[in-house]
Amino acid sequence: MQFPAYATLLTDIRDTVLTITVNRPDALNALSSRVIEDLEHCLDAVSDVLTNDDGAWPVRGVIITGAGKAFVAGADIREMTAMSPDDAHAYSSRMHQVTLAIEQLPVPVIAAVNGFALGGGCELAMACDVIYAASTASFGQPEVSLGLVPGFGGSVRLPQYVGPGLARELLFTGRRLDAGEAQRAGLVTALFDTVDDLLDGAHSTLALVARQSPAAVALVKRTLIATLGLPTDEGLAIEAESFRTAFATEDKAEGTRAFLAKEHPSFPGR
Ligand code: CO8
Repeated sequence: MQFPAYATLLTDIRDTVLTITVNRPDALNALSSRVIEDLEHCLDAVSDVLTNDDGAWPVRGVIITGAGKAFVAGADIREMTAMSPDDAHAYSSRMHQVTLAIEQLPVPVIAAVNGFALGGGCELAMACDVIYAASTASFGQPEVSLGLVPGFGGSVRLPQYVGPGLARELLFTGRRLDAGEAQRAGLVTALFDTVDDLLDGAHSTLALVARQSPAAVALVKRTLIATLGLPTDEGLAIEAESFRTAFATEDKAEGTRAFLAKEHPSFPGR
């Protein structure tokens, strides 16, 4: 699978893992409208391939990271100075669609946070399924220091990650969390000493994912997102539907057959 060249993103595929690197290091990878457009196109391309590939699954996981010393230092503040309130609403809604496109990808997405993940950068990381971080990472929602509020999902996703109390404190003060505190708060799942270790760690996890049933992994992701925040009975009803769906897959037939035959499964991916 090949991607076109993007002005602000680097893409690389190794062993079915796609790495997308936001590449505007001079502006600490701030989310300009060009970055947003490139992310839209890149995520559309991955989604198209995975939807039309009938079981081939050329991508089994995605890593999103940043070039240089930042993951993403937020929305592009310079660009925002020229925006009207209506422009800002459109900008926010557009980035919401990008975060939903990440959630809708049928493969796990790991944010590999190498440095500053502030404002829109923290929000981009939280749209991913799992956040891994290097010791150089820091997280925060400093919008109130600019007279702004989170616009890319932070008011909704930060409480889901860290609970309402800490989310309120962070959103009211703009205080940053270093990587260790972010891990203790439940925002970061795994912490690595160096950026190289971080990327290796994300690859290892996605290699483990690639040994599982692609249809089941996609269904688990869809179920987790669909049930988030629902009352328990409604969530369980969705889970029962997913369980029914899994029983209609060739992967289920192969996975259970291989277990009973004491063999490694060879999943058809459907
Ligand atoms: N936007 C544009 N440019 C940026 C941004 C940014 N968010 N962050 C850094 N840069 C630029 C700097 O202006 C500087 O450019 P130049 O060299 O031309 O002066 C370059 O990147 C390097 O930055 P610094 O010199 O400041 O680097 P430091 O290492 O000294 O500091 C910091 C690093 C602490 C990360 C600092 O750059 C900083 O505080 N950046 C801003 C962080 C921030 O406030 N982010 C939140 C932005 S608001 C947001 O994301 C809201 C999202 C919702 C929007 C809703 C739609 C409207």
